[in-house]
Amino acid sequence: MARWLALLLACALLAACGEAEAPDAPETSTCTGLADDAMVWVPGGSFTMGEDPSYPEEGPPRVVSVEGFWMDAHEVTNAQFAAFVAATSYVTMAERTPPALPGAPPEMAQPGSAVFRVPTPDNRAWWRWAVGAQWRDPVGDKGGIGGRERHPVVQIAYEDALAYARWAGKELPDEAQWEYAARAGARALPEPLDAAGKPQANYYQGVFPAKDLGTDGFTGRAPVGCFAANAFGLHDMIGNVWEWTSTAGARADAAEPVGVIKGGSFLCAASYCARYRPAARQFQERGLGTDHIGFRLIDTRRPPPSSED
Ligand SMILES: [Ca+2]
Repeated sequence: MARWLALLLACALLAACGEAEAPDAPETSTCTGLADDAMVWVPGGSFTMGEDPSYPEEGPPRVVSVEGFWMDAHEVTNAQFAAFVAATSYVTMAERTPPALPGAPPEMAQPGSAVFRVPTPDNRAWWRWAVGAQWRDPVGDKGGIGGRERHPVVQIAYEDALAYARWAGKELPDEAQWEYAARAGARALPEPLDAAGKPQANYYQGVFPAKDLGTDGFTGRAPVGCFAANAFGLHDMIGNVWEWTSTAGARADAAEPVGVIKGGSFLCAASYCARYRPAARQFQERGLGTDHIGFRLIDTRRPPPSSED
């Protein structure tokens, strides 16, 4: 029952049961994203993990070595997850009927998940429980995912990601592997901007959470691969959606195990939560997906490129 208790706490602590008011800036990008399932080779090496910490949960900087591995070039998409579900009939956690929980709001007796909302004067919550929210309908508005096949799949709990990984014959990266891959040998920028000040990732420009200016072309999730890859050939390690890692975290207010998520999302803003950096990390209840958490996988068993020839 830990999951449902956590969900209730999440909803109660965040007073998250009102109507959504999504940011409404126009999206200007026409990028349609990537449809492949490519993986890229991440050569092993050493790096300074936790470099340039900005929050208490980050750092201290320490040198860490990782072996080489293959990594998905982009976040797992709705189309990819749909193929998994079609092949296995897997039912995600957000789709499962919750057990009765005394004192819970009635809507929390129905399958659903957490969805971001813009706070209002009479409801300052940033999250709400959306009945019916799941990967096929990320915000629970029956809008579905039609036309968004190349968007990253969201509303994925940790065990959902593990189930997909088992089916795909891959695994989730641990935090060190993920952070090493995100840095790609470069010193991280404090904000993903190029020299001209143009955003190089899908994050939040403007005053969070009141107004997303969408300077990067998107005010929500973006199709995968719309921003330039890093030096390893990996897209969207920073921004778009947070990504699950296999690393366990610790959070005092969590009623169930939490895992480390990395990379920040379209909701990370310089004006509030600058977690669009490789060192940034958050601790997420493993039983709770949201509309800004997805994942990508690695393959540590596939031989490196030189031995495949
Ligand atoms: Ca954006």
